[in-house]
Amino acid sequence: MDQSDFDKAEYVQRVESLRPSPRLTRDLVLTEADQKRVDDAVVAVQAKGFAILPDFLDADRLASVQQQLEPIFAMTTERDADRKGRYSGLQTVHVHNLFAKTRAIDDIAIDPILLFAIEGVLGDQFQMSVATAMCPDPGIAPQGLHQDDGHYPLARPRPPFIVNTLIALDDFTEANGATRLVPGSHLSTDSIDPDAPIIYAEMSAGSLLLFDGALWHAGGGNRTHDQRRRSINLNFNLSWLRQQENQYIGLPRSLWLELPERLQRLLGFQKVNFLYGSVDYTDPLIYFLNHPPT
Ligand SMILES: O=C(O)CCC(=O)C(=O)O
Repeated sequence: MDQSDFDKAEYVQRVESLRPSPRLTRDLVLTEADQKRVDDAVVAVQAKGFAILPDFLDADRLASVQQQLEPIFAMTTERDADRKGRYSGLQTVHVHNLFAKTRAIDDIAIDPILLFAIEGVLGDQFQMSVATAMCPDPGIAPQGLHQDDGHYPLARPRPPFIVNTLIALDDFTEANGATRLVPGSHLSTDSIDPDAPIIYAEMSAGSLLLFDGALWHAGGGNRTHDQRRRSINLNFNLSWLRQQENQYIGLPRSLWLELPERLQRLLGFQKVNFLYGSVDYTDPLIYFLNHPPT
């Protein structure tokens, strides 16, 4: 830009028109029954670290996602992690950067029940940190217990930074690798105890598991001979934290332009606290749409 093009009045006007970002739940409405489901789930996540919502996907939606995600699950693979550490034995390798690879979960990511539940735990400034497809196949060993918020090096106790979710596309059972959880451990300030008593998040296909990112948890081992345990893993964090996956780069511009606004904002084109994430005093999404690459 030539210096002479710079319009000071326009710039001041831009500063003055700064507004908080629209909430990700703006204009969404829940039925009374769904509101109760969400409220109960939020209370459970706060109290014991996790909640399970059965029938999050109805039978038709479940069948459609299962079918559309087959090419994605064909990409999952395995690695031998047999060395000292929390992970050992045959481990599943997840498929990351999901929104660059499929449109099958766009509507699920902005489902009102999901967004209100996340908002209930994290408050209204949250974003998608990473989206993954997971499928521990028969023969996969259990993961070691870990915390998803362990990458943020701040002292505990602390408010929730992350809510992680797994949407079950198969029944989750102890035998086929249901997620292992240590109830109440999200409130602990201790180091993870690998021998802590666990429970299995057994749930039917279509259910939604939500848990606080501080909860000690791990994928289960798959002891069956013939049962996959497919899930979509949508992990949300506070929008003033860095996202796990860099989706600004992971998704090509042409694809970003096709997404619904709520999803664009959820995936990161959203300001936080008026200015963070903005560009030149402008909402990042508006800036992005108005500045095609040269
Ligand atoms: O697959 C699961 O149940 C949980 C996976 C998990 O916690 C992880 O990969 O970090």
